[in-house]
Amino acid sequence: MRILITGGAGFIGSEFVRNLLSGDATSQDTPRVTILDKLTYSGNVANLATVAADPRYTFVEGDICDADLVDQLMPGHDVVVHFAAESHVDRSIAGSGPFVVTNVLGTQVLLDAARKHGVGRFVHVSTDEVYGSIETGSWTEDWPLAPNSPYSASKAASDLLALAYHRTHGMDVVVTRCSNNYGHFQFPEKMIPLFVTNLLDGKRVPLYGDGGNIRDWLHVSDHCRGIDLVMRSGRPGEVYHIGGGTEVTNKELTARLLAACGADWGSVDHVEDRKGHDRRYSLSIDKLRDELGYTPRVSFEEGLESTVVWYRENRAWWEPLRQKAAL
Ligand code: NAD
Ligand code: TDX
Repeated sequence: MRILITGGAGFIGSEFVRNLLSGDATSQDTPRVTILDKLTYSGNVANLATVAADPRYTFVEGDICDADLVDQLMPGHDVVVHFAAESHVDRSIAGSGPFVVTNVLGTQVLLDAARKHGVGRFVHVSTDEVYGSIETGSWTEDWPLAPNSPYSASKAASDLLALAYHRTHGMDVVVTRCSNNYGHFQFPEKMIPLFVTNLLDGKRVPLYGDGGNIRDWLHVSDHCRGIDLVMRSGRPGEVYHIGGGTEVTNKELTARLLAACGADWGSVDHVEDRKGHDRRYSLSIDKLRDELGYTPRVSFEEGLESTVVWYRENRAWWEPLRQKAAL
């Protein structure tokens, strides 16, 4: 199997690549991977250092919106796994242009090339944020989409476009929608790595609004195992949720991070709320469990602890990123 992975130098894409290539390189069905990544501020070849010398791995620096490049690269691939995106909600509030270009137009370029070259399967990595916000209960895969931020609106557009290529052109498309990921190699602008790296540096952390917003946290390794299952065995044209089953308020999460980093509430700034801040996300993962046997394996306690340890031990990875992004 030859897989084209977009955004493979980012947080989740690089975990997916490292996991794919962790198996026996001499086995008959070992996958070969091509990464297509623009190396934006959040893309980092250091995330792929452990696989860079692997003969099954090819890295191409380039933009998914570059139709000529994508057209050249696509032939010979059996599967596309599409991670590349502008991924940070706060940046989309400050300016939505790059979100529409990469997330919407870039996805259309990839879908057209995959269709033209008869790629066997297109896995589109989407998000629970396409549903908006939910007060009680959990979203099922047939829930109507109602995104609230420019980021989630651009992800909803690309998600629906991918499903439209299945319905219109009969392409083999599968869509995954996951909850909030955390773990090693996450760019230190997202809540968990931002708070941890701030606290490790003795700085303060900004908690938005009343801190009562709820997120369902999913360890990145569980997410990638779910994507792998869907890539191999999901049914064409279907949407699958990948969740962590751990809902916590931002306040509760902040308390855990303060404790893990040896700080207290004196280090917290209660700042103005994010505009349009979604109150709660909650995914039902019954479909993926019932069809493909998925359950998250990493408990939040264990995952959070190992994540804090990783950031503590890998300053050389995050310090230059923070400096460059002026975080
Ligand atoms: P990330 O920001 O860490 O990585 C994005 C990667 O895409 C980077 O390597 C970047 O260089 C690359 N990229 C951006 N624009 C590109 C372009 N035009 N052409 C080629 N490459 C480009 O993001 P992430 O957290 O790893 O998210 C990966 C995917 O998962 C995204 O589609 C995101 O919407 C989705 N997702 C993320 C989360 C989460 O909690 N992080 C949750 C749900 C869904
Ligand atoms: O400084 C902060 N203070 C704060 O209180 C930041 C960065 C965030 N927050 C809050 C906002 C959210 O309620 O923490 C929560 C998590 O925020 P983010 O880490 O920015 O994640 P979120 O907005 O929930 O979106 C994430 O999950 C879904 C990813 O960034 C998306 O790519 C994914 O689709």
